[in-house]
Amino acid sequence: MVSKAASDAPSQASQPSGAEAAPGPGASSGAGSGKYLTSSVAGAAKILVVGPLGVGKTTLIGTVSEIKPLSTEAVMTQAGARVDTVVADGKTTTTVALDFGRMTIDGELVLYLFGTPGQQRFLPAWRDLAKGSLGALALVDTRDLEASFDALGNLEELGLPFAVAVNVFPGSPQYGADDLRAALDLLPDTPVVACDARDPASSVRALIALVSHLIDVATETP
Ligand SMILES: Nc1nc2c(ncn2[C@@H]2O[C@H](COP(=O)(O)OP(=O)(O)OP(=O)(O)O)[C@@H](O)[C@H]2O)c(=O)[nH]1
Ligand SMILES: [Mg+2]
Repeated sequence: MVSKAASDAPSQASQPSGAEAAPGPGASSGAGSGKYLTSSVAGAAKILVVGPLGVGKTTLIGTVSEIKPLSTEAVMTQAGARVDTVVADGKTTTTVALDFGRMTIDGELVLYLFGTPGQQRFLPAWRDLAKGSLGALALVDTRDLEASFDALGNLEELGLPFAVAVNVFPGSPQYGADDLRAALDLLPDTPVVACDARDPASSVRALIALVSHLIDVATETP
């Protein structure tokens, strides 16, 4: 399921310029927390982080990344109001291309995290971003479940296995697992976890749930 670190994933030399060592969740994930991969790394996986506008994709990647994350934030202006979803909670910027970060699990498996833009008009960009990815973490906000339908539908269209992480905001309604699965029309084996995208331990747990699922999918007998 995972490829050798040097093969299909960006090498250190090809990481975004300006990427520097940053205090990441290395301790919590058991990973090296520096700029370079440790020699114990045996494999790599490209992972998408998807979800609707403002669900916390950029936040989660920034929270877990061992390197300074690449982000492509642009100010949302009136010019986009006719085509873009406007958010009322004071959010002033949005991702316009991608987010990129790196996280190592147990010193052995490096995840290259690619965050997709949340605005609807960027959905076509997914096809390019999804190339070579093994799976996706789909962030969901229970205050607006419908907003997640496009992202989840896109993953199904692409045939990409995924786990759902409910990013809990203040005042988010809490649904039982069965209700949430039914509302999002999930397959029975799709993992659903709760997380706080600002918290390293909880964000790492969500990514580990995804990786476990990807291993199950890869090893299940036809
Ligand atoms: N309360 C709370 N706020 C959060 C959480 N995650 C993110 N936020 C805040 O929500 C806002 C949106 O987060 P982003 O990470 O920019 O969302 P995004 O999904 O990347 O948004 P787009 O790129 O515009 O689609 C930011 O102001 C975050 O600080 C969370 O778990 N809890
Ligand atoms: Mg973003």
